[in-house]
Amino acid sequence: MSKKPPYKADPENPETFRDIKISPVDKTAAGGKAVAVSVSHILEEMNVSRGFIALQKLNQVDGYDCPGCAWPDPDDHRSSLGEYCENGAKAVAEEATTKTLRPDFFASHSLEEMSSWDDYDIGKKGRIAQPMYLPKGAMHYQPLSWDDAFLKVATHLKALTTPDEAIFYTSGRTSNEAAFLYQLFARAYGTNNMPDCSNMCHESSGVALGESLGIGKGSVKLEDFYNTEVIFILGQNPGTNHPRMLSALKKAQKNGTYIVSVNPLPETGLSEFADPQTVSGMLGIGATISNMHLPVKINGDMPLLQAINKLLIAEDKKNPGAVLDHDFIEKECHGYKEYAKHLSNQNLEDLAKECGIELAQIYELVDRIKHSKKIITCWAMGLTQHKNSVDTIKEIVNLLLLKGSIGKPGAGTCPVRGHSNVQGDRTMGIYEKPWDWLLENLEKNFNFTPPKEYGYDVVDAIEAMHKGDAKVFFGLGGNFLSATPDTHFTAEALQKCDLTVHVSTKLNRSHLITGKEALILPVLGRSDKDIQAGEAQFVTCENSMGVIQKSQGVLDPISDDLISEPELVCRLAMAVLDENSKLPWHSFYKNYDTIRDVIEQNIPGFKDYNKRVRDFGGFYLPNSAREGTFPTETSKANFTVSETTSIQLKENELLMMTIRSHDQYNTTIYGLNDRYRGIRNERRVILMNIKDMQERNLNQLDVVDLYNFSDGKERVAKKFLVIEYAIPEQCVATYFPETNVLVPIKSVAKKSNTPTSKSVVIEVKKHGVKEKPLEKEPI
Ligand SMILES: Nc1nc2c(c(=O)[nH]1)N[C@H]1C(S)=C(S)[C@@H](COP(=O)(O)OP(=O)(O)OC[C@H]3O[C@@H](n4cnc5c(=O)[nH]c(N)nc54)[C@H](O)[C@@H]3O)O[C@H]1N2
Ligand SMILES: Nc1nc2c(c(=O)[nH]1)N[C@H]1C(S)=C(S)[C@@H](COP(=O)(O)OP(=O)(O)OC[C@H]3O[C@@H](n4cnc5c(=O)[nH]c(N)nc54)[C@H](O)[C@@H]3O)O[C@H]1N2
Ligand code: SF4
Ligand SMILES: [Mo]
Repeated sequence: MSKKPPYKADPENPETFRDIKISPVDKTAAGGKAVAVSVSHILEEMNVSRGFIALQKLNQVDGYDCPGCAWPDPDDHRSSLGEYCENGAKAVAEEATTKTLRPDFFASHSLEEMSSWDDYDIGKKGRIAQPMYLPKGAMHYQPLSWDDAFLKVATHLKALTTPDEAIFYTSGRTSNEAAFLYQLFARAYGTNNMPDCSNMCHESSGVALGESLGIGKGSVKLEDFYNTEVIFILGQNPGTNHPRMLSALKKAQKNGTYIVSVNPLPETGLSEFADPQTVSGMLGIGATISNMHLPVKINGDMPLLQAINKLLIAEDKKNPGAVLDHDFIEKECHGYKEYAKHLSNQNLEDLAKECGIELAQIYELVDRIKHSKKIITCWAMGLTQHKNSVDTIKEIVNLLLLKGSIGKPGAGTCPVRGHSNVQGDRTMGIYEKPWDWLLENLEKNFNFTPPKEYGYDVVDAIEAMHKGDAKVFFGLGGNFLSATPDTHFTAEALQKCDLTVHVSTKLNRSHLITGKEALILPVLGRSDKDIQAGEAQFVTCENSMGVIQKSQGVLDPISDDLISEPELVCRLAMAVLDENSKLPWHSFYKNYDTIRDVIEQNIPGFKDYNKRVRDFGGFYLPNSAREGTFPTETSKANFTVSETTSIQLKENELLMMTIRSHDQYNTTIYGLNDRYRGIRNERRVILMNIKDMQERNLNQLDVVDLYNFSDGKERVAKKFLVIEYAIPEQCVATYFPETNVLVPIKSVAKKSNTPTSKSVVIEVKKHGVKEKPLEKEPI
């Protein structure tokens, strides 16, 4: 896309630099430094007493669930010293800020002006304090009342030719209560167009686990970490993205667990971690967390896993029964013979070459784990965002099945979820491909016929808006423009809509690249008190290990004009749906127990919901894989045969992964440092191997432009600073969302349709060098 369309505002971050500082990598994760950083973020946004209450009640049973990641809290106790990490504190600081955006702010800043700020500056402006409306052709948002806002959405939705011209996106911070009502509303309105952030996140895990084990969720509990022999951490950076996982890993290691990290980067935290909840930790005295680091090439995990599995089978042949769990394989599994045959045809040297790991190191690993009977595999975005992600995750399952490492304590699958309630939203039915049982339950219990045709996921939704097949975009949370791939294509898609609506807490770039008309609807956040009909309400969330817990905000909202998400969905439904919609929207939001009662009626596993969620720490949902049953098509746990299909790069090409810095939450930029990687005060950077730099005649901090030429189009992200880094050859790393402009909309994972944001083929050129002519043939 060489020519940009005429935007009212810029969908990309400005191509300007701050004053970068490179320092030695901060080798010890957490520790006293983390405590200091947490405090400074809080105090930048609020006064001491508000900050104190906010932190004191974070992740406590009488408080609110961290709006950061989905890592679980301990089942049996909560530390009075604080059950949170540095990045949890930053998430709270960001949300609980007392800076507010009122109509005068929007009157004095046009869309164009706001878009010239970078995402950090946009996000730091404050909480949106009242509903705002952007009329057709206008460059400034104006205030409007809640009633008028609902009327505008209703007028547009009622005017559509079919309900399938509307899209209802969800970001994974939405509570169970709001999510259940939202899907009920969308289906009562008549569509399954419910894309969610999960489509860009762990969708590949859900598909892979569903096919091989019969359940799309992970199987382990936190306590399994303390009773296992080996933990694999593949494609995940817990020191930044799930920091309290490090405490669990440290405890596991103390118990003698062997920890293996598979990652192109030597991520801090996996190498050294100081627990800030201990005195030695506060002083920064760290423990080495991973016992072995395998610096795999980007997308080299499948050949690595196949090499490991092949060697395990070979070791077992030498001493039958000492390595594999034959009993489990025979009784519980399907497809072992075909799988073993497939591996026997694979060549070890080829596999090692493909994954970039020395064969000797793979032998060493296999020797170390061959007698282990209890293995946990953890993974995140480094595995889910590639073309062959579903197959790679099934290969992880193959490893567990060989060892009988599922359905017993101390063993199993652990896809570590991102957003704090992304797993719960899916449980509640936020799914574009709804299960038959859900539709049947809704029909039976609510007396309407929900639509059966599958709806759009994220990528389909963008394509549909671009084609003009969808005309209203409604986002319950999130930052659709910046989180999704192919930024300019997506910007065009959103601009073609008649109306775009964002239910939000903070300003973001999606509010600036709009449909012909636009609304921002500001809501209470997790940390805010939620009072309905004079009674304090709580909501519930599901963490990464399937625990349902309550979350009750404790802070005074920064504005009287904020409403809760459950109230918003109910009032929206009342404005949009015919009067003969028999659902009790007017009463649902007055008492959230009534919402939980209907969830219990419609979603399995929620028996006595209102009672059990009030118990200490909540309750676990049933989990078939945890219990050792596998409701798949074969009624067994399935071994899967996959080919290793690595991406063939041309000589001048590099494979780019788009990752998170230590100072961001997806598209929310908390700060400008990535201190564990030694990068400060800059985000427009590209981490490169020294050899790749030399081949291109590049030096440290040279300015380069990044190109992608897929589908016969030219995509370019201009002005990035080169940083020499310990990353395998032909692999590079950049931060998202800045480089989402390079991720082709059509480049998606097979079966899960997840954008391949961890394998983007790019070329790197010195800034200012003449651009390459457009390639004609599509790839
Ligand atoms: N502070 C903070 N916490 C967060 C988030 C945040 O942005 N900030 N985001 C939340 C969300 S929504 C999510 S989904 C999670 C994301 O958590 P992560 O998945 O940890 O996030 P990424 O930064 O995308 O990191 C991916 C990791 O995979 C590695 N990697 C990339 N490609 C490959 C590959 O091909 N193979 C292997 N083995 N490794 C690879 C990268 O080097 C990096 O260490 O975190 C959640 N928690
Ligand atoms: N290139 C690349 N792209 C990626 C990824 C990647 O690794 N690489 N990761 C993908 C992943 S894993 C994910 S999960 C998606 C994330 O996609 P999204 O979930 O769409 O994005 P976020 O940045 O988490 O959304 C932040 C916005 O949510 C709003 N918000 C925050 N809290 C609340 C709340 O309590 N209520 C409401 N209503 N709004 C709130 C704020 O306005 C904030 O600006 O991005 C994906 N995009
Ligand atoms: S680990 Fe995740 S959920 Fe826990 S405090 Fe940190 S950011 Fe919040
Ligand atoms: Mo995510």
